[in-house]
Amino acid sequence: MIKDTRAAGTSAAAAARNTDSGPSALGAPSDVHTAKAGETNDMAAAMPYNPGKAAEHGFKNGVNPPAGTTVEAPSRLPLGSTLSEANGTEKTGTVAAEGVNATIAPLDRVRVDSAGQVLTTNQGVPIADNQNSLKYGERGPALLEDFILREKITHFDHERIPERIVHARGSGAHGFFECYEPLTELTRAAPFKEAGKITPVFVRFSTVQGERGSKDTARDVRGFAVKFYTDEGNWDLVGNNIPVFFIQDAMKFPDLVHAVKPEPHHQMPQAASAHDTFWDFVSLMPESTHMLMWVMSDRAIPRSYATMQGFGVHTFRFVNAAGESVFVKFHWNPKAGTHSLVWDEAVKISGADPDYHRRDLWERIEAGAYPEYELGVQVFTEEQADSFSFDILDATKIIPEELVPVRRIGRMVLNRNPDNFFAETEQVAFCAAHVVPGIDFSNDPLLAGRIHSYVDTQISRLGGPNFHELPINSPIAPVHNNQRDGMHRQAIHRGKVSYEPNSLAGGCPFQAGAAQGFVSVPARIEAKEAQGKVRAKPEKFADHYTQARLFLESQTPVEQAHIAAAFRFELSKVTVPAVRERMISSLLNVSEDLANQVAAGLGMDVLPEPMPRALAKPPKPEVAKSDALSLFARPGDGSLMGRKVAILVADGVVGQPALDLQAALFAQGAVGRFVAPRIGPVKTADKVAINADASLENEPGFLFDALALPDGDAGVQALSRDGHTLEFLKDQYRHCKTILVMPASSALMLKAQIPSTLLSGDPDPGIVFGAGPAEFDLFIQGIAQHRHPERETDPPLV
Ligand code: HDE
Repeated sequence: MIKDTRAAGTSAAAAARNTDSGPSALGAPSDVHTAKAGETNDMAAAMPYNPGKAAEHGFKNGVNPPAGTTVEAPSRLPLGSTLSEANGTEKTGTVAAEGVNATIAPLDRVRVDSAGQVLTTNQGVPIADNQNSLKYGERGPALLEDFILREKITHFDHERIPERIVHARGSGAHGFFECYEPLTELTRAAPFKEAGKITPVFVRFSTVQGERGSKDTARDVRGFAVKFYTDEGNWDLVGNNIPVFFIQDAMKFPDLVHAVKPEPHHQMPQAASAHDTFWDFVSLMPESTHMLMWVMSDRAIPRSYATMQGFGVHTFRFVNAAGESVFVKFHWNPKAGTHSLVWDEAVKISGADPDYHRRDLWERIEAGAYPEYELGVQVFTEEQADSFSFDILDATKIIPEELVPVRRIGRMVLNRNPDNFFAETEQVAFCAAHVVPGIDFSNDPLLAGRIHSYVDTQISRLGGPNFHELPINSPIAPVHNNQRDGMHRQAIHRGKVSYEPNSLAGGCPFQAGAAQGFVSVPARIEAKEAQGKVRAKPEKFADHYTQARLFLESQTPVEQAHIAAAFRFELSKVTVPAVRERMISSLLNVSEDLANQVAAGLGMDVLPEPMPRALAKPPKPEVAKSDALSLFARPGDGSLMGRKVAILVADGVVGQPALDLQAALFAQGAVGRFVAPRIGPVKTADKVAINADASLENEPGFLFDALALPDGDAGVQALSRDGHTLEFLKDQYRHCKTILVMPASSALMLKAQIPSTLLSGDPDPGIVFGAGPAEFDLFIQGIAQHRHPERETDPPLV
């Protein structure tokens, strides 16, 4: 290691003596100090000037920056901080591995397993007694000296960190993304380089309005944020389950959030948009109308995170190795299909199980029913974009799939729950600015605001600037730069150099250059008219209703009815009649029929005039109906994975068919749970062993995807004496779920006044009578349909 540097000249050797603590063995020929000084000098001398300087100028250079200049260090000696680094201990380890940043190693390095370990303080001191504080005598005063108690309480006092200002309520999971085919023609982005390439991901789903402990089933947009740990850095696709947004410009985001959050004077309502300030704001912001259609649809009350789509919302760019770029929109499509709750169900679930979606995600993964989504892209050129009737920079517009088809490019599987909610799901920090070479932004003004916002908010939420080093946030790609210090810094950087250019660290870390590094697409703004600094929107942004109508008209009748009912419910909670009227006047621009239905539900006899439009004559849309916009367009793979089915039992039921049904459901990936008036063993008429693991009280009917009613007169009578059973049945029926009625239970149907046919007199396809294998099959097919909306009436019959 140590080189004889006498040849390097006496000045370097003399410089090595320029220290008070100076070397002990003056002038020894292989003296390490002299070697360090000599090698440092060699490195500086090898870079007599900054050769990259000239290339920093001019447009052409700007879009094709060269790699930085670097000189190989003669040894590791001049790069280190200290000559003492070879003196290792159990704490320091040994000398840093060359070119390695240990803060980004796999999470194993910070996972803690306490099996077989004693309890210690944070300083690693074993704790002898964790039951009592230190006192002077058994009955004496507690002592200030008790550092163990004080450490424990002090840490506890600070266990909470501020919650996210929006998207506070969330649940996360690890998984992977697998690429179907190389996309190198379109993008050089690392995840899309070859077929079968695997990129690790962490995903966080969230609601937007509510606080961290709020219910999962609020009517709300769901966040769908994916962190790809690519081998060229972290790419965060921070999307939602709805492809459009309320506003077009970041300037309005704080206003929107202030309007939808609980009202500031009394902090109500929690996790709900059904209140004055939200509807006051959106009815004054007609650009929100398209988003309102989505948010009032069942999209805003998904059945599961595994059964909703995700969207990047904004237009992004793909950029290939030659620097050519195209526009791209991102879509996540769930393998299990898109399925939602109905409103009455969502409201009830929020009381019985506020963790409904969190539990569902956790349990699916624990059960091996891994949520899976295909990533799709809509790719289009600048010329195509110019020809569209809408502006692709407007986040309140979609690009209909009929206009630009969705190409499927890979799949994401969520197959591992976090070990620790706080360390992973709470501390994860997504950022719309995190892109990798091959992905770039468009000029969407909403996106521009997001590029700024995320790191900024995280600096206060995560307590300082170094949260990128938290294990869940650190990339798997190398991290090397000259940023230093700040609160909670974890990396221990070697050496005295923290600037660039430098010669004293051989120029390292050096800039990657265009071949390896991120280069922004230099697209210039084509000025069709005189341009200057301006606060204004393009004209097409003023078309607020065409796509709202497109969405509404693309829904099936039952979905349209749910949208009308949701507007009715939300506006009925608004206390200011003028706000209700204003919203109806806006809806008149979408659909007279919708406006009439909502107004009738609000007891409004006289309709207001339609709201004046910002753009009197919008361009003719390319499509008037897009089937892909209906939830029914994606029924999924028909699998029952992740579904929960209640099999009602009580003392006196015939046990064998119930057990057979449970086995048939398990075989399909669904969970059949025995629900009885109380938990515990059930005395079946045929003496087969059944244990109820849920009760009518602790797992009410609306928590299940389907219901099986048992055979055995005595058991059915026992169930019918419990009012919970009738509610159970009514909710299942009202929410259009599949019900299997084994012979004796026809009596239960009568008692609950459940019609066995549809209003038309046709058989109800969601009610199956019988207890044999053929009926079990029909029951299973019915559950795969998710729901039987033919049964629905407004108001409900039962
Ligand atoms: Fe966000 N958003 N957002 N947002 N957003 C945040 O970042 C913001 C927008 C989205 O699971 C915050 O760390 C602005 C659209 C998700 O941790 C904050 C604007 C879309 C998440 C923020 C928007 C999103 C956030 C709050 C308008 C869909 C949760 C805490 C210009 C494409 C990520 C945080 C997670 C979180 C700002 C609009 C998605 C304050 C300024 C549009 C999924 O930075």
